[in-house]
Amino acid sequence: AKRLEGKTILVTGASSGIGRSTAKEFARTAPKNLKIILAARRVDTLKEIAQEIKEEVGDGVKVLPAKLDVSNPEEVKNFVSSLPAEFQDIDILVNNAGLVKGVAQAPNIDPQDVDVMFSTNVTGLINMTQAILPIFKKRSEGGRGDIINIGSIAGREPYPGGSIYCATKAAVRSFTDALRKELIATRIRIIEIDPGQVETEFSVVRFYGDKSKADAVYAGCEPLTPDDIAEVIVFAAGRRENVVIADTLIFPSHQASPGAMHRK
Ligand code: NDP
Ligand code: 8X3
Repeated sequence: AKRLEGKTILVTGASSGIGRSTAKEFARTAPKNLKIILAARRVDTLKEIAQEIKEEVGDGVKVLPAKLDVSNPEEVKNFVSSLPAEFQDIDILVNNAGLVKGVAQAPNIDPQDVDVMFSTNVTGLINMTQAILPIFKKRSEGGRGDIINIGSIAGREPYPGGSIYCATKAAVRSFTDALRKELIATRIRIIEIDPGQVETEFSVVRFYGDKSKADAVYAGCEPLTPDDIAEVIVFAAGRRENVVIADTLIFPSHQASPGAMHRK
């Protein structure tokens, strides 16, 4: 907890699921002198979460709700300079914003779904990284700071009906691995967290808002909770500076691959 004190943390996709839990877990773990920027498109939800954090941990943590669509390159480019000065010196970027759309298989995949998945999960993550890295690189020893990318089991083991989403997460994995190598001479830590099944709004978004289809995904399963993943993210960020939790894969007990699910 002491190692995280005084840090400024930016979480993308903080309005729901893993991002929301991650912001809260950072606040709980280091409730003094922490600054957290909550970024997503639904700014009203971010304001509610900021209030919840304040009620839970008090005023030691400064929380800034900030509207951001990571798939919009202009917004990403101007994001840091649009922040109040006291929030601009970011130490930890959690590249969490991401989504899946549909279960269609080629040749029936909606090109708009292809675009939104790639522009959010891949181009958005790359643009965010490029927007924040110059801040890290100004620090001593070639640079300091953490980039925590949320990949997925889907990026390691593609499955039918998920070809585009899986391809986006494989791209995240490649980008992340190359970046770690590019920054080898610095103190910048490049961390990838790959969850298995987590119950969030993920499946509701996948099925275009159809809650009953989303619920069916988790029927008879015991998925991870977003808090489970948040704990791993905060653990990774809280290690001694010379320790890089480069890569993790996290399943619930009854899962061993996207398709290997034991259902009760
Ligand atoms: P949720 O749908 O609950 O949360 C997704 C978050 O991403 C929301 O806060 C949403 O906010 C935000 N988001 C989506 N598009 C954009 C955008 N263009 N700009 C900014 N923010 C955006 O899902 P999860 O919490 O499950 O997903 C978080 C990450 O975890 C994703 O990268 C996902 O791929 C990954 N993941 C999820 C797994 C799961 O089983 N749930 C497993 C493995 C990985 P808003 O709509 O307000 O913009
Ligand atoms: C989400 C995991 O396997 O449902 O990234 O696509 S999966």
